[in-house]
Parts: sequence; structure tokens; C-alpha cells
Amino acid sequence: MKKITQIPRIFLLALLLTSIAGKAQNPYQNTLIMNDAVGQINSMLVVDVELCNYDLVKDVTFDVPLPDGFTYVAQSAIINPARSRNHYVISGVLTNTNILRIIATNNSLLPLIGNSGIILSYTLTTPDQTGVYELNFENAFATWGSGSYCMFVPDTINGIATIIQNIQLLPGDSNCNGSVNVMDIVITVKYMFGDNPQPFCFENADLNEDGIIDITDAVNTVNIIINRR
Ligand SMILES: [Ca+2]
Ligand SMILES: [Ca+2]
Repeated sequence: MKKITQIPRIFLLALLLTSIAGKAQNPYQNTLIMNDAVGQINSMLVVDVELCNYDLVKDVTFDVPLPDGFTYVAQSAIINPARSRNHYVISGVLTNTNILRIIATNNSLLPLIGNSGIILSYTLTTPDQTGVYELNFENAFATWGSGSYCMFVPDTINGIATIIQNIQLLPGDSNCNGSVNVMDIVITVKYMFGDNPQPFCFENADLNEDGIIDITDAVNTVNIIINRR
């Protein structure tokens, strides 16, 4: 019996260490990525926007038509300090529309730091209906350059917001979907690598209740899955 349980353990750990890639993107393009997010009804939902940029990028502007039932939390869009060189965000819903416009810019000629990762996050209030909602980019463009500016249209990868009734407390259920399986190992490992997965239920993931998420919690999640077989 012991031999049988060791095989999936190795498999799951291998999967765990090779599963930290995000949405597919071309490294030679400039791509804006709306990260998927999961939240509860009548609550708040934080949405992360990534930029994978082959070129230097100074400013980024895009619109997001908000799905029915969602509203933008005023001034909630914030730049990721890890990618900011004095950047700041201007944001708001265009008058008499449901279109959120977000502009990340600065008053210098300095580009955003790095070539990948989250550039900003914004917060929406969620509807009272569960469901899967589209978060799509419109009118995205970016600028770069020093002296003379170049404006270009980046590729975009849209995201979805999944709104559920309740986020359950269930040990090992790090992605808060009510069950414990391999995806929870993936999410826990992503969190360990600083990927900020959404949703992430810290209390469910921190299985040894020491206040940090590390390999011990990932292994304990593997054990939960194995031991119930
Ligand atoms: Ca789960
Ligand atoms: Ca822990």
C-alpha cells in the first residue's frame, strides 16, 4: 500500500514545482493581461493587470467596460511599486457610461521597471448574482521613448471574474472553491513564488497555522489529497 501512495506524491510534487506559469504570452510582443479573479457576491474584488513588455513602456492606458452589477471603487487603482518609476494612476468611470478608464503614467521620461509582472490593481464591488463575467480590454495603448514619443497598441488578453456565493473555510482549499485537489497545490505554490493568485484563502492554505505559506503547507496539501484516497 505504501508504494501505491508514493507514486502520486512524487507526481503531485513535480506538478507543484512546474506549474507556476501564467497565461500564455509572446515574449517578443507587448501584452496587457487581465488576471482572472474570484470573489463573493456583494463584496469587493481586486483585479490585477499585468504587462509583459518587449519594448520599454512609459505610459499605459486602457478601458474596461464593467459588467452589469459591478461598480468601480473610486481611486482604488494603484500602481505596483515594484514596476513604478514615479508612476501614478488616473482612473474613473467615463461620465454616463459603465466604462472604467485607467491611465498609468508619470511626469518623467522613465519607463516602467522590468519586462513582466503586475503593473496595477483595481477594485470593483461585486453584484448580488453569482456567475462568470467578462473583464475585457478596450482602447488599450502604450507609449515609450525619450525625447520623441512612440505610441503603440499592445496585444491584450482578457480576463474573467467568477462570482460565487460563499468562500468556504476548508483546510487545504487554497483557491476557495469548496474542494481540495491538485489545483490547490498549484495555487499554494504560486503564492509561495509571489504570484499573488486570486482568489487565495490564506487560512485554508496555511495548514500548519504558523502564519506563513511555505513548502510545508504545500506538502500538507498533498497529504490531504493522498490520505483520503
Ligand atoms: Ca480548491
Ligand atoms: Ca504555514
